[in-house]
Amino acid sequence: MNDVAVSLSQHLRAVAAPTGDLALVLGQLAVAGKLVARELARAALSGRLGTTGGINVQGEVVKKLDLWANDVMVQALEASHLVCGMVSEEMDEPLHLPDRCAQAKYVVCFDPVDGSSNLDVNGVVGTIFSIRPKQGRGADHLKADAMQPGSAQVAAGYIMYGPSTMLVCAAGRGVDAFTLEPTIGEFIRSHEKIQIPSRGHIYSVNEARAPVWQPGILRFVDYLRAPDQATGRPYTARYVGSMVADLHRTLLEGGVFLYPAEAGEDGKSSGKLRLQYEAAPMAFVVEQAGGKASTGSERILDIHPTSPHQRVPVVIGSRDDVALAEEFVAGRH
Ligand code: FBP
Repeated sequence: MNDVAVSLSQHLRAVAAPTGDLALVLGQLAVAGKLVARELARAALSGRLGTTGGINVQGEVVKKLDLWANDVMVQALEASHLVCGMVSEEMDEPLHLPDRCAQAKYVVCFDPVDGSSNLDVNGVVGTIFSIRPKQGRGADHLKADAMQPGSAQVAAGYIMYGPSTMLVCAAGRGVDAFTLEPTIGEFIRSHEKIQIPSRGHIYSVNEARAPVWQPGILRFVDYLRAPDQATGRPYTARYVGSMVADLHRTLLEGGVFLYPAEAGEDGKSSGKLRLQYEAAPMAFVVEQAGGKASTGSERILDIHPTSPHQRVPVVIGSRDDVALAEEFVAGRH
C-alpha cells in the first residue's frame, strides 16, 4: 500500500470541489461497485449466474447479473439526489426522475456489466460510467441531455472486477486508479495520474471477425503482426473479450484496442460498442491519460449521438498507434 493511503472520497473532495456534488455522485458509483463486486464473488453460489431468458434492446441475451447490477446502479444514483436522468445498456429508454429535476445536476450513462460473455466463466467484467451535466428541465430535455457528445462529460471511468476490484476515474484532472481494500471496504488510490505510453507493443481485437473488417483495419493489423525490429514489430495480441479489461491493460501498458466497423450483411457496420456508455467514457479516460480515441477516422468525443444505444467503431489507446491506424483507414499508409 502507498505510504500515505489516499481514499477515493478524500481524492474526490479535492478534484470535485467546490460543490462536492460530483464527488457525491462518484461516491455512489463506488458504493454500487462494491455491491456488484461482492455479488460477483459469490454469484455461482447464490444462483445469480446464467440468463434471465430475456433479450435487451440491443438484441442480446440478458444475464441475471446484468439486470441485478442495473438495479443497483439505478438505486445508488437515485440516492444521490443529484441525478435526474440515466441511460443504461439494460434499459430500452432513458430513465427520467422528474421529482429530482429541481436539484439534480447530472445525467449518467452506464453499462452495469461490461463483458457479460465472461460472467458465467468467472472472467473479468466491469461497470462503465459517464457523467454529463444536466442542461435543461423536464423529460424533453432529458433526451437532449443524454445525447450530449462525449466532450461534454464532466467525469467518466470504470470499475473492473478482476483479481482485485479497481475503480479508474477521470474528472478533468488526469486519471487515477483506486484499489478496493477488502479488509476495510475502502477504495485506496493505487495509481496516480496515469499516463498511457505514446506507443505500445500489444494489439487487442477479436480476430475471428477479420473477414468482415474494413480493408484499412485489416492492413493495419497485418502491419502490426509483421516482424520488423526497427519499428518494434511484431506486436503481440491480447483479447479478454471485456472492453474494461482490454482497455485497462492498454491504459497501463500502451498499444491499441479495436472494435472496428464491419462490412457485409450481418456485419456490424457501425462496430459493436455503444457510444454513450462504452466508447465515449473510455475515450474520455484515455484522452485524459494522453492517449487517443477514434472511430478510425473521427475523434469519438466529437460525435453527436442520434440515439441512446448508438454503436460506433472504436480504435483507442496509445497516441501513435491510433494515429497510425487512422493513416491505414484513410489509405495513406
Ligand atoms: P456487453 O456490454 O454486452 O458485455 O458487450 C460489450 C463487450 O462485451 C465488450 O466488453 C467487449 O469488448 C466486446 O463486447 C466483445 O465482443 P465480441 O465477443 O464480439 O468480441
